[in-house]
Amino acid sequence: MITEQMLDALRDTLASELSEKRYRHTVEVERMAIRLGELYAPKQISMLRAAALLHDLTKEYSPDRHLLICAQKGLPVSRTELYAPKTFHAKTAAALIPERFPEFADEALIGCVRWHTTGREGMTLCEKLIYLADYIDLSRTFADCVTLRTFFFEARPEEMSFEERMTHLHRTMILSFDMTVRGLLEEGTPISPDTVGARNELICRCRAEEQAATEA
Ligand code: DGI
Ligand code: FE
Ligand code: FE
Repeated sequence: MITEQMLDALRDTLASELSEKRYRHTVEVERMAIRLGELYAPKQISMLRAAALLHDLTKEYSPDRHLLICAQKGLPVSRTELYAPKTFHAKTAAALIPERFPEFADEALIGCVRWHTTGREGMTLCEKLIYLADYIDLSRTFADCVTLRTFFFEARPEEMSFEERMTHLHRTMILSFDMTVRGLLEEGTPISPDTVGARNELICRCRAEEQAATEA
């Protein structure tokens, strides 16, 4: 069980390890994970808070340090990944949790950290919530992030049925992938197959739901 004291101790450790900017982002992702958790997974809030705190643990490591961790842990690095260095940190943070923070080394939590940057096909609800919390936390002022935050909250998800709220989560995520992919196309950066897989799955699901609604 994750207690308030464990979360406080984790926050203290991270405050001493991360830059001020990254720490500020991290605690804002924790706050957003609570808001999203209240809407979608109230029983998972403490796990979501811990995942939020740990999600960018290795974000400030150099590319060489990420590659060293992958080599030490026997994690294969694909060619696409090699040229997508901004995605390294999700993999290395997930890989370091069991030894550095064994008290938080739960499979569901590690999945949230592992998939927070690219997403993947078959994301769990908690993985989706951490992915979104990281995109729309209040420390983000980048135009795409503000657009996504407004899109999500202006629709008043708190007033929706759970089914409508899930569809809204998926539509919000599709918009996020569209904006990320647009940015990657402009940069000429490789797009992770996991990003494509996550987007395709959610698009097909939303289309099928729309079709079922018109046929009903
Ligand atoms: O670590 P944060 O900055 O808080 O956020 P993040 O983990 O979502 O990382 C965002 C960066 O990762 C952003 O610059 C876009 C990049 N990214 C996300 N998906 C992909 C990607 N980069 C590549 N090359 N391919 C992807 O599929
Ligand atoms: Fe990140
Ligand atoms: Fe982040």
